[in-house]
Amino acid sequence: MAQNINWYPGHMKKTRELIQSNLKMVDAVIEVIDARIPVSSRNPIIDELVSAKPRIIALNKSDLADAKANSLWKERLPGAVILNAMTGEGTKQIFTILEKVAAERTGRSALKPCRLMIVGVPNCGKSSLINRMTGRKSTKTGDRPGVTKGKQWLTLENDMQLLDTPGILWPKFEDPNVGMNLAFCGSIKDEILDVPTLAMELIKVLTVRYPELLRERYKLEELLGEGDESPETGYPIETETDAALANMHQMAMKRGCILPGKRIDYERIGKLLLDEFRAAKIGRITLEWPEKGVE
Ligand SMILES: Nc1nc2c(ncn2[C@@H]2O[C@H](COP(=O)(O)OP(=O)(O)OP(=O)(O)O)[C@@H](O)[C@H]2O)c(=O)[nH]1
Ligand SMILES: [Mg+2]
Repeated sequence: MAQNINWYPGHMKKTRELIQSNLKMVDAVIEVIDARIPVSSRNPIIDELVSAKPRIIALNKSDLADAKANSLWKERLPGAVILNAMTGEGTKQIFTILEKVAAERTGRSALKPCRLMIVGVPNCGKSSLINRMTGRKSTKTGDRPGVTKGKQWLTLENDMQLLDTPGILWPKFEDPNVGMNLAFCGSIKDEILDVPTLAMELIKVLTVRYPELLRERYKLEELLGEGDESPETGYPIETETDAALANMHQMAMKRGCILPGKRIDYERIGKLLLDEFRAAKIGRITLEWPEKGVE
């Protein structure tokens, strides 16, 4: 069973209000999503708030995602930009689209510098994109959610103005897998999660999608499945969860995550797996492919 993650701290409400109140001032919105989870990282609140404005969807962290999935997503979401905010790949395309948006403005606003708002779930790379666009380190970034706390306006050389916003989540995940995917990719604070359970769920997903990458990274002879003998109990594995646990056990043994008394250190192996997944050390992985559907 997927862990049911519900997290909507007070500052998320403030962020929603911040987006709402600044929306009328901007000409377009860049919605940054995580290329590894393009469905789960699209925020329904953002959809509802910004539907009336021109919107550019940027699939960021594309260097961490499966290259094949990136191409499929590009076909599926016409106009979306495949982005790597670390190298700047994709930013040129964003500027081209923005020039068109600026040129199409009419009335009084057409005389003012083009203004944009950058929105997205926590930790998806909004501030990194802004730093790329300004060409300097103008905003603080970090490999954890919740780095940007309030709004910040930045001006580009061409006078374009960008508004950085804190990451926003929504009050309830209809599908618990959405919460899990966001947690796998680092959009939800690990402090509020049960790390070993989260890692076990990630093993389940990777066993189906990327079994070879998982096996190779942790130098496992084979991934265990239902019917195989559990290394812990010696009995046949009966469920998917038991299989994931047995594989976690094998991984912990390979990485020396063992506590006194030869017990498995699930906390440590769990953290290690999540860190390695997030840094693409297991490989370039996309958890959501277009066939799953997206609006
Ligand atoms: N590999 C890779 N890492 C990225 C990319 N974009 C951002 N990062 C990293 O992801 C982490 C989060 O980036 P931020 O720019 O702080 O993300 P944010 O969306 O502003 O996060 P909050 O302000 O917390 O909502 C940082 O460690 C960045 O270095 C990318 O395209 N590829
Ligand atoms: Mg930020």
